[in-house]
Amino acid sequence: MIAPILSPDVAAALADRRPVVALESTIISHGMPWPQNAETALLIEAEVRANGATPATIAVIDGVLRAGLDAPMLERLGRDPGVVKASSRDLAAAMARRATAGTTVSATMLIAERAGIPIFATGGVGGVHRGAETSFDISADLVELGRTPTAVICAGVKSILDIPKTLEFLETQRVPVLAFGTDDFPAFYARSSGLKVDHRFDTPAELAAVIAHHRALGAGSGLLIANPIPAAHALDLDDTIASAIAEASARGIGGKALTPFLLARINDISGGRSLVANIALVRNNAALAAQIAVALAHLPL
Ligand code: PSU
Ligand code: MN
Repeated sequence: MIAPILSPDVAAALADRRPVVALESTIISHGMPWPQNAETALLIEAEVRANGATPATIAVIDGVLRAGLDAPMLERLGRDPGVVKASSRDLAAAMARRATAGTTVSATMLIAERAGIPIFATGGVGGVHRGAETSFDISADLVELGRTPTAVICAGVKSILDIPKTLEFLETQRVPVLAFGTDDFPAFYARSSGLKVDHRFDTPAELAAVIAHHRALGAGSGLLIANPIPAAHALDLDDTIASAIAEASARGIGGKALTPFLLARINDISGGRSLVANIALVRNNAALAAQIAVALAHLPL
């Protein structure tokens, strides 16, 4: 099986069994505008370090799978319009073409697993889109969560998605959904989606114990850990999201272009307020992921 190229600090941390947190790169290439995307990538890495772990941002650079990127690579992901979006099914084609790609949650999970990194922090995962009963638009992130054992720390899913259907799909895929410090499944900009989770945990150490048990079971599926946006940054963007969705459908935007289109429109319509919230919640997730990784480093895997 192919292994990604590790940066020297990620390689050293893994060799010493020190905590490492994987980070995705579609959020850089297709989730935020330049230059905030590259600035945020560095801020998130700093947040992981400040909480005692080594960050491993994952991407495909000139056809090479990488875990741990240098500053020029991060800048290229954020700035170069030729960078493509790769979910797990796109990786082989990107490698063959020597393409440079931001990796989605699904692709990042797969590469993190090949690198031996069990924990990954992001903002929001993909899910079941609204109208999926006719469009069939369900993110590969959910299927990858059903078959790759990485624990993904996120702020829930955005209401660009059908959140009840997304949670049903995760149940079908045998993915444990855990919430940190809340009984509710969060909805990205909002601290609650109005839906409950089955499993609430209040400390990183307990979450690490669940991850260790889940992996020991060999169930094969990943875990989704939902961490609500800090209260000071929470926003109600339901109307903004609804107009972005209406615009996408009027313009016939679908497939892999849909999520990036919606994220960019939400940012424009909200006058950049969504971006401030997005950055805050990703930092919060990176910090929690690092704390869990530190606790996990003390447990047998
Ligand atoms: N949701 C966000 N920000 C993002 C994404 C989703 O709030 O940047 C990105 C992630 O990389 C996620 C991907 O894995 O979009 C899902 O794309 P799709 O819906 O096409 O599967
Ligand atoms: Mn899709």
